[in-house]
Amino acid sequence: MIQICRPSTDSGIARGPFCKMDKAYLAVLAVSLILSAGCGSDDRPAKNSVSELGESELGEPDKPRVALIMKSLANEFFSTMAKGAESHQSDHADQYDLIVNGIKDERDLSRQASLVDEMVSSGVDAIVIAPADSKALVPVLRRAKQAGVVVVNIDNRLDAEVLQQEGVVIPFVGPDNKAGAKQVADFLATKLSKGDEVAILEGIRTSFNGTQRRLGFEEAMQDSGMAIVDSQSAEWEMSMANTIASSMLSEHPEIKAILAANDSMALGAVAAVKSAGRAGAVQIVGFDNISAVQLAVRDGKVLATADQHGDQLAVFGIEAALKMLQDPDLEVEDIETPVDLVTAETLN
Ligand code: ALL
Repeated sequence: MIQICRPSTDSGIARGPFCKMDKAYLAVLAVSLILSAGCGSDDRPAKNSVSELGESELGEPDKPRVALIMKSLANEFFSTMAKGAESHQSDHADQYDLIVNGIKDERDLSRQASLVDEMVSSGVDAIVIAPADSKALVPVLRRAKQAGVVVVNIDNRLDAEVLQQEGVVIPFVGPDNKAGAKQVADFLATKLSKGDEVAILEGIRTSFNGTQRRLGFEEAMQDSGMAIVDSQSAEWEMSMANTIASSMLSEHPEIKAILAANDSMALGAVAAVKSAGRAGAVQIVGFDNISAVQLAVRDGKVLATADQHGDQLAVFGIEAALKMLQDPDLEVEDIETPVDLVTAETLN
């Protein structure tokens, strides 16, 4: 069974595109869809392992319930992640039930923390989370673990120091973001000339993956002798990236490339370059490989991006969580997932 939780407050899951997605799920999956307040109506206590699970009242063996908690489902990266997780669940429907959650606003950390609390009190067995912030979510995840819930961190790594301070160990499943960004920027360097001016659009600065991507971009640009003339956070968002890229272009008219830490921001930069009348003269790279950027790569508007296989990311995390549920003594190591360079050539 797949449940899609819609939190009761307006600060919860995005209304627009997500409402359409709900309908699609109804039609395609014909699953029982829970659209009421949160998913916190079931007060089952958290369980520690699959072996502790008993028989349901219907005589069928209870299955573990896994909650996937993501960031903004308005970002195609996360809707792809959700679809990948749902298809894995329907292929393994005898093994676990899935509850899919997201937040509306990338920066709404308190809403994401409340989702963790709601999932714990609804009695889920495991939480697989892409945290919106690497530090702020650690205390609520520690509490989840203390309540007996298995926790797996995907996509954006939790801060090692804060985890240590909180005395909690949570495995991380995700790519090497620095290496992925470096791959993209190394490819960009082959299209530039030494000394060219470039600018960086960073993700949210308190996200480990955003910082790692910036470092990967910087390393590649420095190694190839480019001049980084500006670097600002556009908080993963297209419209903010558009505004910031426009001002970068007017302040530094010689810019030859913009390196965006995700594809949404790369698309914002594409529009900024176009309105500055510099289309074709400024190379743009991104990260995520969302469908709009694949089109832009084919059209030559974006030079390259990185595919971090969003559809598989949560699946790897879910599989790790299921193993941990089966064997509570299992010490799950971090799992590095693939990240690949995408260019016009690789798309053909
Ligand atoms: C990160 C992801 C994506 C995404 C971004 C926006 O954690 O890895 O690159 O675009 O979140 O929330």
